[in-house]
Amino acid sequence: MPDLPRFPDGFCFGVATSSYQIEGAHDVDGRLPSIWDTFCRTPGKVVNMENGDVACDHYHRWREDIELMKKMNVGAYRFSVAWPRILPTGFESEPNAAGLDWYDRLVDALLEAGITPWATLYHWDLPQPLQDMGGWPDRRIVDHFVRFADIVSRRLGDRVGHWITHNEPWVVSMLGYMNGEHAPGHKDWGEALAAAHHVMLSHGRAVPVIRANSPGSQVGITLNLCPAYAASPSEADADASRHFDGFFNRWFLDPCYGRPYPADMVKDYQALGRVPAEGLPFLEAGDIEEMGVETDFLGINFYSRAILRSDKVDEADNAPRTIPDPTDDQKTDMGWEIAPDSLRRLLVRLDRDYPVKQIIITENGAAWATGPDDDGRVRDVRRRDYFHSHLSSCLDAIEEGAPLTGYFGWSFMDNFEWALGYGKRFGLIYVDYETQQRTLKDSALWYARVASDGVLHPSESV
Ligand code: IFM
Repeated sequence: MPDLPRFPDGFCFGVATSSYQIEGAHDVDGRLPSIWDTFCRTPGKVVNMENGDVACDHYHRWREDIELMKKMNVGAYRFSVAWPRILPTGFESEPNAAGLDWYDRLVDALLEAGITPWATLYHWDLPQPLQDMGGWPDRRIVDHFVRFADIVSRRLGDRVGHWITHNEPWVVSMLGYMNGEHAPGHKDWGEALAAAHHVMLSHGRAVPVIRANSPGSQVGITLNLCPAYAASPSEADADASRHFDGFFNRWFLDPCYGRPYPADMVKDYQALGRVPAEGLPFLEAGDIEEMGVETDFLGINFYSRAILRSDKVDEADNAPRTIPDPTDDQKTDMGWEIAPDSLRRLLVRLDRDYPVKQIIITENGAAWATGPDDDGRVRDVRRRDYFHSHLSSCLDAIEEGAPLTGYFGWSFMDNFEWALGYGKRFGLIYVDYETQQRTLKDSALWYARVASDGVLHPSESV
């Protein structure tokens, strides 16, 4: 049998989650509502009006969950810190001790289990009162975020050595404030672009604070990126692809690396009346330099690609989309096309176009609803194949020189998929929401093999 492909020594294999998607315990230990609690209670926003009140009850079952991580041989766990547990109203002068204590215990237990904690500070659960103040479109939010980052990194910074300021600024701003699919559900381009700016600025200002509180730690940000391709060689399709790339990727990547907002996009947005002709109203002197703060890694979340045709560009319709529509076996339950080679190309492009020191895939995974068979086993063959093909693309990208040093599967377990509720199952672990029983799916058993020896075992080898 030929030698199997192997990841470089020290490559980090992990799994990822976020607070609102798994914790539950929405009113426990002083936690108050976030924008997602409000959104879920607003009719018509979330499938079946589901919510994160209980979710996977991880707030109470975290010990059991860490045992499962051990079974999966993962070296790292990426979680997020719920802002409304730490500063329930956003404005209090003293943080909520019970909230901080909970993350303290989680971190200690992870370290004891030999699992490196990776903390994300913002994964979308903004305390509702801060939204009432104006939310991300209001520049004052920057100071609030930096204060939250300061409190958390002061408390955990002696043990957490990997920090991610924000998860997916595109989603926060565009789905939250432009097309209204996510909390707080606004539909206003001006707000969305201001929100994006303040997310990035708060990242820039938080990084030095985290470094000061957590000396020697690695600090970065996670962007969700979606490679864009033109549906045909026509000039119009090429232009649609350029525009999508600017809207989704470059608008966030460029400021991350100290570059001004892409000039072609500013022009497009002016032509479309999304920003005034005089310029970007939210941009102040010095912002670009602050947003371009040096980081240790770029986190990327990768799920799919987009193929653009000039007559089918509609950003409000939640890109990505492919044209023609992929057939069922080419896509996941999210309707997202499975496109592993686009991941390789993206990694190589990032290395070529930006001064990235290190790239970490902070999320990659697929939703399929496969449940347990009569014997209790979850034979999620497609998810196993998905992970195999994407990890294989990672190896190819490394071979081509991309500085990729880690990979986190999304998600550790089935959880609350935002506006789509519990029907979309991304987990490596199956969660029975009635009983809260967890079952390692076949994909988890396979991933455990890969994580244990760094070898890309054939996907059918469980
Ligand atoms: O579940 C989400 C996660 O919260 C952020 N990245 C994409 C995932 C799948 O939609």
